[in-house]
Amino acid sequence: MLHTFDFDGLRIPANLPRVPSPVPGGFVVPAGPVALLHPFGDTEFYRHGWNSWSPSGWARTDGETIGIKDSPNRLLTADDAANETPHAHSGAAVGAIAGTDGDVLLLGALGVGSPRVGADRNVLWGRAEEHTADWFVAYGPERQVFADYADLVSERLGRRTGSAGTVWSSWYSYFEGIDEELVARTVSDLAGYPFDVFQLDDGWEPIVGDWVAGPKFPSGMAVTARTIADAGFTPGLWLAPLIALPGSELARTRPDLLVQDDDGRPLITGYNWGSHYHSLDTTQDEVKDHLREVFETVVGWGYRYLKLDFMYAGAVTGKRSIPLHREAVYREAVQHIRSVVGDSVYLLGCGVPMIPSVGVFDGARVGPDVGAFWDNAERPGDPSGVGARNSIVASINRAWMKRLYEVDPDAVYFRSARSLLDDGERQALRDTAAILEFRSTSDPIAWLSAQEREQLIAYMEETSVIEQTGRYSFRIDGREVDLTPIVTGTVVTDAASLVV
Ligand code: 9PG
Repeated sequence: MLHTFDFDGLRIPANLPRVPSPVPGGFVVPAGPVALLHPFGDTEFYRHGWNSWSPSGWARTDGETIGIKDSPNRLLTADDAANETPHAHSGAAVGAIAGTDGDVLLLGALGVGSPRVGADRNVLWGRAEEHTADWFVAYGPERQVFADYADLVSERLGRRTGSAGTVWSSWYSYFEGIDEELVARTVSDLAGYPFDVFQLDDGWEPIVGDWVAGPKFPSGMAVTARTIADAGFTPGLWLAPLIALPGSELARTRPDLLVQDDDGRPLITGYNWGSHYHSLDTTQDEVKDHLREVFETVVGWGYRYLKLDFMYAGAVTGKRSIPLHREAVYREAVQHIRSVVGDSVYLLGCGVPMIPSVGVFDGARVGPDVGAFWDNAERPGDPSGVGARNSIVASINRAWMKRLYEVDPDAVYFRSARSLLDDGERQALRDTAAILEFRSTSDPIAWLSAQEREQLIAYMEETSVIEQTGRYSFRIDGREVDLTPIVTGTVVTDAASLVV
């Protein structure tokens, strides 16, 4: 049906499935394809990536699109490969068009079904693989319409209230090179430092897919959890419970539990660890039983903070035992995990589809992996690539998501050793994490100078008052912080900080 929105005199003709209803800040449009005829011509479009690692940000409608280009394997892992439009501007679930005087026209889905929003110089459109979610349409000040959208999403999908506190994670220092003894030493060096959580990352399991203690943890994972708890920290653990590498026992012995391709073979659903991997078909009762056992075990070991990674793989297109929409399947799988671990375990989502994770995860990563270098010269033009700059750009463009769950911009650094980041770059990372209100690091105390240790303590002990003064500018405890030059790419990095 044809309808004309009237936003205080700004008339927006639209093609809608049914009559919209007014709500605070805008209108709710019933599920179905939507097209809004905007009067702004070529302007900026806010593109939102599908999962934690997917590129998000503002791009001109007459300029390059934002997304992962020329890398199908990476696209499959780090965005919604099924819906990517490299030559047209589009993103997942929500999008916005810049109007006049800082006002924007926003269109956002209020649920799952792989909703997609795109734009060109004339139209802001929305469609979905499965039209089950209503839309929110609003025109007004940028921060206001994003806040109103987030609040409506939370009204429908929930808002968890768990708080991570300060986190030490093993990834951005040791990577997979962790073992029982190294962890014990690192924990003992950290004793007395202001961290709430000590989180073991990837490297403890024998292989991704088999969630038992690997050979580097001969005493078992419960002993390490005890070591961590005895030092005064909440034990945290990384798992990728919805995927399995081809060499895992799960994939070798029970390929029938995996999401299938059209030929009835396990579907390839992403790439990492030098391999492709597969997804668990969480619609099967045996898979639910398997997940129950994994999570009862992990909680039984004593872990109370779980970083669940590569979760998007539970929401990819593929053949499952029940033909439910993939994002609904994903949400049910996480709800199942939540029901097993209980309410008091903190769940941090990583590589999660963003909107389907609202109300089930306590926190979510909102950008690609950080790195101890500014930019990745090997992958120019891939905004999902590892590096400090990509991480800041994606995270700051998702600051509005704080209203949905805690938003994790990834670790910050204090160390000057084993890093190519200069003082200013480290500060930009720390400012970003202060703005997003999620503070974590991977720096072992032994890698820090006396002064850097002081800096770490001061940073982890403070809670800042954050004011937003512009799209990318903030006041942190009264100090002006302008990330605009970093986000818009007008900062020239010095050649020494590029990884070659
Ligand atoms: C452990 C790591 C860390 C890290 C996670 C995740 O798009 N990708 O191909 C891609 C691969 C790996 C990756 C992120 C993205 O890293 O983000 O914090 O836990 O796994 O293996």
